[in-house]
Order: sequence, then C-alpha cells, then structure tokens
Amino acid sequence: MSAPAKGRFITLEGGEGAGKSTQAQLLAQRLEPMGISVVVTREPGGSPGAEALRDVILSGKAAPFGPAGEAILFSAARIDHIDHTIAPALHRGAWVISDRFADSTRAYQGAAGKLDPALIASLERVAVGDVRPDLTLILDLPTETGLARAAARRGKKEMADRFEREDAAFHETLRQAFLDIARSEPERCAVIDADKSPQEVAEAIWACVRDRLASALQTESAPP
Ligand code: Z5A
Repeated sequence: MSAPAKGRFITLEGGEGAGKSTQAQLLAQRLEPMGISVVVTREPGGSPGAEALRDVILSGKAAPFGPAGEAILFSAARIDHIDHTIAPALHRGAWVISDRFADSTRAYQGAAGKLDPALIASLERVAVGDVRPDLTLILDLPTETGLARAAARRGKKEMADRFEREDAAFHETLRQAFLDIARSEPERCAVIDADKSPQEVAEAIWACVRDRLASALQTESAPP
C-alpha cells in the first residue's frame, strides 16, 4: 500500500487586525492556480464543534474561568479542529492555511495571561501531537495600528470581543510574545512586516513560502 499523501500546514499568527484573514485568502489564491488543493481555516473554530466553542470563548462567557480555563477550552477546540478538518486535509495531500493555531495559546493565555509555560507546553503536546505547522508566518505591526484596523472593520455598532477589550499593555505583551516565538523557532517561523499595503504583505509572504517550501512547491507543480 502506498503511503498517504502529505500536504503542507501553514499558520498565520499575530495580534488583532494584523491582516491574517486577508493574507490567508491571498495565499490560497496563489497556490490554487498551481493545482494545489487548499483548505483555509481558522482558530478558534474551523470545525462544527470548535465553532460552537468559539462563540462561548469570544463572547467572554468563559472569562470567569480565567486564562487556564480558557487555555483548556482553546485546546479542546483545537483537538476538534485537527481531528475533523486539518488532519484529514493533510492526509489527502491538501495544503492547510490556518488563521491562528497553537502559538496564539502560547501568546494570549501563556505570555499575556501569565500561565505557567509548563501547563501551556503540556496542553500543546496533548492537543497538537505531531500535527505541527511546516511554516508559521508571524504578521507583525504596531499594536495601535492593528487595533485601529480591527475597530474600523467592526464599526460603531458591534461590540469589541473579549480580547480586543484588553488594555494596551496586554496587546504589547502579545506582540513581543509572537516575536519571541519566532526567535526561538527560526526554522519554523518567519516574521512578516504587516504594516504595509495588503499587496506588499502578500508579496513578502509569497517570497517566504517560495523560499521555505520550495521543494514542496516543485513537487506540486511538476508534471505527473
Ligand atoms: N485566541 C486566544 O486567545 N487563544 C488561542 O489559542 C486562539 C485565539 C486560537 C480570535 O479572534 C481571538 O481569540 C483573538 C485571539 C484569541 N483575539 N481577539 N480579538 P478573531 O478570530 O475574531 O480575530 P483575530 O484573529 O484577532 O483577527 P482579526 O481581528 O479578524 O484580524 P486579522 O484576521 O488579523 O485581520 P483581517 O481581518 O485580515 O483585517 C482586519 C481589517 O484590516 C480588515 O478591515 C481588513 O480589510 C484590513 N486590512 C487587512 N490588511 C490590511 C493592510 N495591510 N492594510 C490596511 N488594512 C488592512
């Protein structure tokens, strides 16, 4: 029996309004014409069970459980997301682009929520197992720029979610936490300057994907 096809797993991380959702779509639009099957997904969410948990967490109903309770809920959602969306897609050879993944738990609940790194590492081991990203793109920009973009998109009527309501120090801690992750795992992570136009950011991301996943791209675009 032949080995199952193995897709590639790319995650986009960063603070609020960094442009992750926008760039996930633009990257998919680059890959699909090359004949690559792409699944764009997000966290929290990305599967029916995880989407149900998303509503609970982002409404703030889980906030009274504290960062540890929220980290457990994000991890439970991640298990469902991996089992029902990410792992099956990778198994059939698709490329998965996820708007947030486990680094968000490290940054939000770990660094900003001040949870014990050992707890975060244990949860990650249990939830993620060996479904590790091949490449993580950390979209970096000044926190006030990201928050302003998120607020402009939301408009005046809609409420900020549970995390957008946190103070400036919380968001600066997040930014540094993502940069620390990139420094600690340079072979997996790349920092992208997200304080540019969507098209300029997309070009920087594409240059990085071409560079880091060159051999996978060659295989995908090679004639059968
Ligand atoms: N969270 C957590 O705490 N722990 C975890 O483990 C996980 C998540 C997985 C999910 O919220 C929340 O859950 C999140 C972290 C926490 N915190 N919050 N809030 P979400 O999914 O609702 O939101 P988000 O992940 O923070 O993303 P976002 O705010 O929607 O932003 P984005 O995806 O990075 O950006 P965007 O939607 O592509 O763009 C935002 C706006 O800016 C939009 O109007 C765009 O048209 C515009 N935009 C995009 N790019 C540009 C550029 N380059 N220039 C100018 N304007 C731009």
